[in-house]
Amino acid sequence: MIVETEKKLFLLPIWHPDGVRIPQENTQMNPIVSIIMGSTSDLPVLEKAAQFFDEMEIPFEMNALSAHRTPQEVEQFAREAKGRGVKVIIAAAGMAAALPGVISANTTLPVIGVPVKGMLDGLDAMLSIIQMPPGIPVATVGVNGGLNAAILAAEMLALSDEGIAKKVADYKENLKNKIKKANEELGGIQYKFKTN
Ligand code: AIR
Repeated sequence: MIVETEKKLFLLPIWHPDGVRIPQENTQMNPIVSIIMGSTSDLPVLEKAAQFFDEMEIPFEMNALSAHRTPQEVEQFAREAKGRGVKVIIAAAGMAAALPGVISANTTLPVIGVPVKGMLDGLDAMLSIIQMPPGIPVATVGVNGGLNAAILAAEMLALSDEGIAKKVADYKENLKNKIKKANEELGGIQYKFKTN
């Protein structure tokens, strides 16, 4: 399935229940982050993550897998991810979102869960992901928090990669500019009793 994003085309390999997997076109770089989504309907939430990894020049892969529709493939993916060189997994799903937990149950890699807003304002997915039983951790970000998941993944990678650490530090430093600009804009707004 080909999905057009702002920057480029992703060829999303879909893991069908019968085990057929459409291979990815770009196989030159080995991914160190794996983004998994329960359905391609979750893709808009992960696009900011993909753009962030592009900006940070961190190789990543994106696949669709469902804990309910393709349970065997999820288990196989989770068991093999570390051996393929993946260091962090971002798992996003909506509704009864079992995906991050099932992945965490089958790997020692850190798993970041992203609850996707679908039904019930995303509360269903958030509670499914955040309340993991002891021993099976998932680091849950906010509802639709694809970007924060990517930043957190980069911060984990930065612990052992100075190049990534520098880029993440620069990114965070640049966030200050947003507030600086906001204050400049607020400074231009006039009220009778506004003193600044
Ligand atoms: N989902 C898919 N398999 C298990 C779950 N929980 C989630 C997807 C998506 C929602 O169900 O992550 O957020 C709806 O999926 P779809 O494919 O019907 O759009």
